[in-house]
Amino acid sequence: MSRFDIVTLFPETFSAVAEHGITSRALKQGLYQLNFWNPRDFTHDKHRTVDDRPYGGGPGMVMMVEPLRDAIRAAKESAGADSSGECRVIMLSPQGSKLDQQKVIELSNISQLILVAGRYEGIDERLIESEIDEELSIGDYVLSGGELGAMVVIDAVVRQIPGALGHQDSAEQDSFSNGLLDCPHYTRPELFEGAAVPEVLLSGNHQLIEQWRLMQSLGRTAERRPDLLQKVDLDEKQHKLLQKYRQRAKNYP
Ligand code: 4FV
Repeated sequence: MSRFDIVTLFPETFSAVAEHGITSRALKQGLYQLNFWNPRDFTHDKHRTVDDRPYGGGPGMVMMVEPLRDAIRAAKESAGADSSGECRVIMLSPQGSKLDQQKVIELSNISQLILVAGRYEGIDERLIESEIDEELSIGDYVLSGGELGAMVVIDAVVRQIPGALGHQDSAEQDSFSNGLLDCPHYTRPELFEGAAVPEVLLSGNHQLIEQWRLMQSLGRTAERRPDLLQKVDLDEKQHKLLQKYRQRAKNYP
């Protein structure tokens, strides 16, 4: 992954990823590029019109084909010669397939991602048919724009870029990297209002600590997201750890 090209009416909203945290540091380190293409810059009327009333009537407005098409094409042209790898045009919308870690890892291997963030009621279907390679949803709810979804994609994909996270191993330790929920985390103080840190984490025995963390991930996934556990083939050791977790849960409800 080398560059994101964002087609949006509100480029300023991306300061959330461009100016803060890991995504900002990685951008400043040149680990990826972030470019913006505003459909308003691809209009020809004095009102810079990018939307119009829906055919067939109904509430709200629909984004027009031409300004979006020309913005997408300008993004493709700008990558021009240096885009050795694949370019994929993705529209964020509730009609898309649900974004998950597997999709994030797939997208992190594509050199140019053009993310189209709609506004209003949606985008003219002819633009989707002619220019959009894939629709992605960040969840079954309706937002006021695709920008937040695009920022979710940027944040999740940038974490996969080697060097983006302080030390490499944490991306692998991210939730879902092994298809399971994350284990609990603790830091100082050792005792907080009578609540202690689990003994094993103070033991210094890294093999025991890793085993405890895996047991917690397995147990919490079984409790909270059995749908995820179905997708994971547990080996003998993991099966035993899950049984141990369930036994403990039974003993200390
Ligand atoms: C959305 C989602 C989403 C729909 C109409 C923008 C809005 C408006 N995008 N996952 N859920 N988009 O609700 O990605 O134009």
